[in-house]
Amino acid sequence: MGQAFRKLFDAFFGNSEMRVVMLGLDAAGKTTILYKLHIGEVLSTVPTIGFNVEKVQYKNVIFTVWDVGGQEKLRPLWRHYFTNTDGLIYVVDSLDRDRIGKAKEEFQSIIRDPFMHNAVILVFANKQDMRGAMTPAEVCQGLGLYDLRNRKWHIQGSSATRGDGLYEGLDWLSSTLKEHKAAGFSSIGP
Ligand code: G3D
Ligand code: MG
Repeated sequence: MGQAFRKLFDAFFGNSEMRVVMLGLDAAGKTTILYKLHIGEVLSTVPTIGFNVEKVQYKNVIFTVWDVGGQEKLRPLWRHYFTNTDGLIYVVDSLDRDRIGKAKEEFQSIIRDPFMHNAVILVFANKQDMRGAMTPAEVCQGLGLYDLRNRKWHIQGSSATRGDGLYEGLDWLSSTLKEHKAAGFSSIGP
């Protein structure tokens, strides 16, 4: 997994810096994904109480990861991390039907952020290994993805613990980012 992923990145990304932000409610599987990719040391920084940011850099690609939900007053801090975001990865716990509404609310507010307007969106419908998990189509419906206009998005079923689907999702992300950049989209915020 780690090696295949490194090869993929080497093939798709040039030397220009790419910023990928991975978000989702707590327990969605973000930290598990980050470790599963084996792309470097995960650095945790806590710039302020209750806001834990994980960061990994692999060559020119910087991943920053944090939990969303129940922290509206910390939102002004997001700007710092959202600026220049090329790709958003949103991770959903497909087993958590009770919080799909909350996941949608957070997702919709993130993608409406002006700094996110040009970001391409990859959604992992995670925990597909579990019985009773929502299908990717159900997660898609739950987040309101079908209603998105003028955005590049993709949903991928995954099992972070098994490593299933991660490579496929990131394959889509890296090739789409490459096209997107070639088409001249700028990720600079207002
Ligand atoms: P977060 O970083 O988004 O908060 P974590 O989520 O990566 O910490 O994962 C939360 C819990 O879900 C962990 O279990 C983790 O092992 C589990 N998990 C993550 N991805 C999957 C998956 O695809 N399938 C299954 N079955 N479990 C998954 P613990 O028990 O350590 O809290
Ligand atoms: Mg985590």
